[in-house]
Amino acid sequence: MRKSTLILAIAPLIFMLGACNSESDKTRDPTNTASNTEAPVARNTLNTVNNIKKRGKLICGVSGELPGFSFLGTDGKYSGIDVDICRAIAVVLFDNPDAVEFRNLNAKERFTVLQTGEIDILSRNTTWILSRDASISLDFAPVIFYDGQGIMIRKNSGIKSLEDLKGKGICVQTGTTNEQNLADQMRKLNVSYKPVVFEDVNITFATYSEGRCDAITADRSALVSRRTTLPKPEDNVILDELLSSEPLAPAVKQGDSQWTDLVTWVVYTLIKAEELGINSQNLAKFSTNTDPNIKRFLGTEGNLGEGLGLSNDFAAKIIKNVGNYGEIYDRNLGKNSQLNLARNQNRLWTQGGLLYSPPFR
Ligand SMILES: N[C@@H](CCC(=O)N[C@@H](CS)C(=O)NCC(=O)O)C(=O)O
Repeated sequence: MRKSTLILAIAPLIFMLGACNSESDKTRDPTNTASNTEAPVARNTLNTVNNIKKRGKLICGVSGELPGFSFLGTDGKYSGIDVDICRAIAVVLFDNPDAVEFRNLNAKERFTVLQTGEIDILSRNTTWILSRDASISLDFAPVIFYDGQGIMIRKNSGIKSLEDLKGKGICVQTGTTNEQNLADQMRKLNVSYKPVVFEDVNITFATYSEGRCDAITADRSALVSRRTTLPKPEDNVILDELLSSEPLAPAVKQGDSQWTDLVTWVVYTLIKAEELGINSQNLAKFSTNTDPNIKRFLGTEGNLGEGLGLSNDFAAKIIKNVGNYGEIYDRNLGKNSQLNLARNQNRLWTQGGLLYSPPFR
């Protein structure tokens, strides 16, 4: 169909969608400002939410080897920001942050396991890049940690820049963006090097630790995290140089908009709660707050949960059980954690960072 014919054909439809229906406006719930409250839209053929509910628990793919993000402690308990994202989802589905089974996945296998439906969500320090989003059929939720790729070297090596790594061995884990970024950067600089590549994170870091590579590259946060597990952390330095942007985000299988929406708005809930100043300690005080934005957000007014298939107080449940983004950050990565990473670009937009949630209305 030619463009002009197409415009004529759809014009009445555009008018219908855009027109203001004064009759239905009168009967509308004033707190519900979604423009279309009529017939529910047909969603998709995958039925992830129903399957999870029938099973009685969420299956969440993590690394399990990265303190601060996902780590299986000696007490048999998982902790980390990636873990808390899954716990927050379990809270809205089951009223129970522990209704999650965690599966440890290495970098290479993580996407296949998601595509085959063995896990419901991949919450595992995964960088959102175009090809993963478009070519291997994933959908990404909002970024939960803005990162960049770094290089770690031994303090006494004399290495100060990527150029100093000419002819040297660099350890890197396969199946990661890091492997490709390293190759790109070195090609750009015309510096030859020896990639020393492994599938297993422990072998990658052990090889570096035993001195069989001159440097190791990974997301900067991962280097800080894994440096804590080296025999002498203080003997290792992370160079200031960054090789890439690594926005880390949870991913789901493409094609289930109900599930993608749910995961997306759980992440936004954490960010919005911090922006509104609501945390697990002061939540109770907000139950009588009269600000319409807060009432809608906490579900004491309106029906925001319904569109997601959740109870209207889903945000309150998340904050009560898991906390807001700032609390999650502080206990896993920030000032109350072993890593003590500054918030930097992971601050709220109101504080000069990149974290921003669309409105809850
Ligand atoms: N963010 C990068 C790197 C992610 C990644 O897998 N990093 C490694 C290096 S520390 C890791 O987490 N390994 C842990 C594991 O295999 O369990 C990506 O998405 O490709």
